Amino acid sequence: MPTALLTGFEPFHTHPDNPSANAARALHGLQVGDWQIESALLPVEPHAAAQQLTEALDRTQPGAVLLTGLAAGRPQVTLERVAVNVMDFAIPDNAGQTYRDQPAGPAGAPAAYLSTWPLRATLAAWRAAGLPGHISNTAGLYVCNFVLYRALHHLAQGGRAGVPCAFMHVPANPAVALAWPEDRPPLPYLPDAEITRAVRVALESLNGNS
Ligand code: PCA
Repeated sequence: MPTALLTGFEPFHTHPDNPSANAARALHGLQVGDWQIESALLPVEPHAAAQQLTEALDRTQPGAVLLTGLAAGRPQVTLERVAVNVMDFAIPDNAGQTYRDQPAGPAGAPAAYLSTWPLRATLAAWRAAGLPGHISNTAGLYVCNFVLYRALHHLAQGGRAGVPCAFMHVPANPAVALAWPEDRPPLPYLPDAEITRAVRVALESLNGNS
């Protein structure tokens, strides 16, 4: 059975929890659709994240890659269409670094990569499962965009551009929404079980034999 690499992120910024990590942990080692799931938890620090990600890509030789992260404030699960070759952080990473106007890739790397995942098939599968979701045209300029860029770059450089690779942003969970300052507009949230179900349906929507 082919392996799908599933990643989530550690908590970051003022958030006490990260639902992407909870979903990745919940699905680790399981068989989901055509896939054997291998999960990895990434640090919210670009260079350490890139190192762990490329190590996991080389170790697991996945037939599919689903990267996930928290987008606090988004009301639905989203699939990112594009990763751009820019880091421009509005908040520091977990190492305290704020990268401004820096490239995400090495010298000469492309300006952007498009996601290689069948995005519409996953949207349709979510809809059929009673899960509203949509395509996002920006993953931001923080660590999630960086990680999608690096994953697509590493796969392309290694002759694996045909491996479906997506970034899925998930809404806040109750722990993140409860910790949000009361003087800010409240965060929309989904229970962790529903976020995990959306990740599971996304993996199920991808045919492992094609
Ligand atoms: N979300 C951040 C980085 C880690 C995470 O879960 C982002 O959207 O860039």
